[in-house]
Amino acid sequence: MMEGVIVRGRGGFYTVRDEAGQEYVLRAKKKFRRQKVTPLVGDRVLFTPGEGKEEGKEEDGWVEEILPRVSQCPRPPVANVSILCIVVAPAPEPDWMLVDKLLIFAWKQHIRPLLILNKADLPGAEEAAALAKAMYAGAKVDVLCVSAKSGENTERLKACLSGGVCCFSGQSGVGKSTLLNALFGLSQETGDISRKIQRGKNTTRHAELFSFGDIRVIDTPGFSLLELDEVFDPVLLRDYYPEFAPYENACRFSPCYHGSEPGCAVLRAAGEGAVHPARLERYHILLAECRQAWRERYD
Ligand SMILES: Nc1nc2c(ncn2[C@@H]2O[C@H](COP(=O)(O)OP(=O)(O)OP(=O)(O)O)[C@@H](O)[C@H]2O)c(=O)[nH]1
Ligand SMILES: [Mg+2]
Ligand SMILES: [Zn+2]
Repeated sequence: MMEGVIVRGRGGFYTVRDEAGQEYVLRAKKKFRRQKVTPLVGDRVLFTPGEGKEEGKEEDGWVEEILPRVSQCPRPPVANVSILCIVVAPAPEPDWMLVDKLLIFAWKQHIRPLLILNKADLPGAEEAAALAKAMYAGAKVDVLCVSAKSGENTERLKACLSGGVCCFSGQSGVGKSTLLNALFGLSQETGDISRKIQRGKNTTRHAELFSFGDIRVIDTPGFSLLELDEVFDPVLLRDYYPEFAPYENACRFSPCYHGSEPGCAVLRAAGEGAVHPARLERYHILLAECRQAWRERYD
C-alpha cells in the first residue's frame, strides 16, 4: 500500500497525492460508510493505486485506511489542519458571531486561529480592522490586514502559513480564493459579490488542498450559517473565551457561567472595558443556545 494525502473529493472519488506529487483518483472502501467515517480533504491515507488506466484516471484504486487525525473541523469539513485562517472583509459585512464560532471550533481542536482582514484597500477597512483588534486582543487572536488586490501584507501573510496545513475559511465573497491566487499564482475561479447574492451560490464549491514547498493551504467554500452542532455542557463554553480567564477566580460563585450571576468578575471586567462588551454579548447568546441544547439533549 502507498501513503498520501487527500487533496480533493468529488462525487465519491478522492484525489490523493503521494510524496512525489503524483495524483491518484480513488474510491473509498465500503467499510468507511459502515464505520460512519467520511474521508476528508487533508486526511492522510493508505491506498492501493488502480491498475492499467491512464494517469489521473485510476478509478479502480482504493482508499484503504485513514491515518489518525490530528484535528477535524466540522465546518468546513477538513482534517489535520493546524492553522485556521478566518477571513473577513469590509464587504460583505463581517459576521462576528461566525468568527466567534469558528474560534471555538479551532480551540476545541487545538488549531491555531489567525484572523485575516482582507480587502484592506476598500473604504471601511480601517474601522473593521480596529474593531477586530479591539474585540479579539483579549483572546490573543492575531489580526492581519491584507489586500489581495493591492498586495498589502501578502508577504507577511505567507510567512505565517508555513509549518502545517492552513485552512482558509469564512463567508462567501470575502476573497479567500482571490487571496490564495495572489499568494501562490493560482488561477482559481473567483466571483463578484453581487452576482453571488443573486445566485445565492458559492464560487468555490469544493475544498481543495494545495502544496507549495513547505506551505500547504486548503481553500474552502464560504458559508454563512454555522451551528454549534456538537452538544456540550454549557459550563465549558467559557473555556473558549481566553479573555475571561484572568477574572474567573474572582467570581463569587463557582462554577460561574458569567451570565447574570451576582458578584461575577467577568461581567464587572466587561463593565470596566477590560473584556470587550460585544464579545460578551455574543457569548451570552451562545450560552443561551448551548443551555437549551444541553437541556434537550435526551429528547
Ligand atoms: N477590493 C478588493 N476586492 C477583492 C479583494 N480580494 C478579493 N476581492 C473580490 O471579492 C470578490 C470575491 O472573491 P472570491 O475570492 O471569489 O471570494 P471567496 O471568499 O473565495 O468566495 P467563495 O468561494 O464563494 O467562498 C471578487 O470579486 C474579488 O475580486 C481585495 O483585496 N480587494
Ligand atoms: Mg472561493
Ligand atoms: Zn462569572
